[in-house]
Amino acid sequence: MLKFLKSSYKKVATALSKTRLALSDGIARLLARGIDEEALEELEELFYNADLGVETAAELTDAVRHLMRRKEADVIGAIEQKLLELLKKQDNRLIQAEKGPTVTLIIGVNGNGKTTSIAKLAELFRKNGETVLLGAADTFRAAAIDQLELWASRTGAQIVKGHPGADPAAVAFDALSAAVARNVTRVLIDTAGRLHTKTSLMEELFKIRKACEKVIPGSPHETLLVLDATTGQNAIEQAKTFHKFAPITGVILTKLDGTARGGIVIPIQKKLGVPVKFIGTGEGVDDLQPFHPEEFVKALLHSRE
Ligand SMILES: Nc1nc2c(ncn2[C@@H]2O[C@H](COP(=O)(O)OP(=O)(O)O)[C@@H](O)[C@H]2O)c(=O)[nH]1
Ligand SMILES: [Mg+2]
Repeated sequence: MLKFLKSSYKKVATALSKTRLALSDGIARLLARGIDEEALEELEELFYNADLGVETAAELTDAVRHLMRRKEADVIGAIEQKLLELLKKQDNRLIQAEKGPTVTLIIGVNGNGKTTSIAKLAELFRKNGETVLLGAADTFRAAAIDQLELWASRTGAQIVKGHPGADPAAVAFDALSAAVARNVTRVLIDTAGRLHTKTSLMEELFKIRKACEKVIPGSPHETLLVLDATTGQNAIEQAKTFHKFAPITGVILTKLDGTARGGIVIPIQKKLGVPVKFIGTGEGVDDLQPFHPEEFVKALLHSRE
């Protein structure tokens, strides 16, 4: 089953304002000047600078070039249509368990925003009438457990934790068992993200997945990789590593509010073949929006209404 959730267009538009300013103002400037071959080169650079990726930048520029030959005028419309076409190749809806709790594993490099995104998801699901349980499987640092506990109390979520240094797979096992016993509808599992011990991190994720499967066959239903939009193309390399060991069903792209390179959504979907499911639009608990391609493209190219 797939699920739609509402998002706040205003927050998406505000978060994308830096990217929009660079991109659509640049396009408007070029259009006003008249599109010749030199302008097309500048246009391609604008696309590239927004982190849309080399391929997409070239593809969009070609579409505009084509339009110019046909002496048609709706350049923005053509870019919009092309971007939507690219973004709609993936299904951005959430996966929902047929029955029992839906389990989501949250993975990614430290500092990308895993724990904060879990808090935001807890809030979103609670508002959607669900009961949420958090599993504190980032047992590496005591502070990580405390941080999650604080978010649990702020968002009214339940929490299952172990002591610092406990086996993360055992914590996941306990969290899912508690969720089943208590009829919880949504479980979110926080994990560690220490990149310097890559192999053991990937083994740890494998064990966590196995523990989930043992308690609820078919779970985790979603494995969401948290990527930081401000790290640009590097995010794609990170994603490839994780995807190899823990197949991801979607991406949470955080910190879109802090970058003029919001176009990274497109190469992420294109190169990984997985959908972006949520975008982070700030540090507050309401600053996570389900990803909707139409809304995103509108906010990228047009304005805040
Ligand atoms: N501006 C902004 N900051 C964010 C966003 N998501 C997370 N952060 C910040 O990123 C930092 C690291 O987040 P945290 O959840 O602890 O990362 P973790 O190590 O992956 O669990 C915190 O200061 C968060 O407030 C976002 O969408 N926008
Ligand atoms: Mg964390």
